[in-house]
Amino acid sequence: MKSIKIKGMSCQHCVMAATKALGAVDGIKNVQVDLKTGVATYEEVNPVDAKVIAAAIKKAGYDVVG
Ligand SMILES: [Cu+2]
Repeated sequence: MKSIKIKGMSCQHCVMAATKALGAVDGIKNVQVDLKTGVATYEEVNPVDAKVIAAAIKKAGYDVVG
């Protein structure tokens, strides 16, 4: 299980959008996003470049912290 921290989410809609964006990345599955902490956990079926993940989150309107 891997995890990232997402900045900019404010409601359940954001959680859904971020979950969808992450889940759409090739190689990622079982995405769980926690609104309170901003932490998204997921599994990598194939290795995924952190830049690809950050880009997907950014495209959805949020930012990956760290
Ligand atoms: Cu929202």
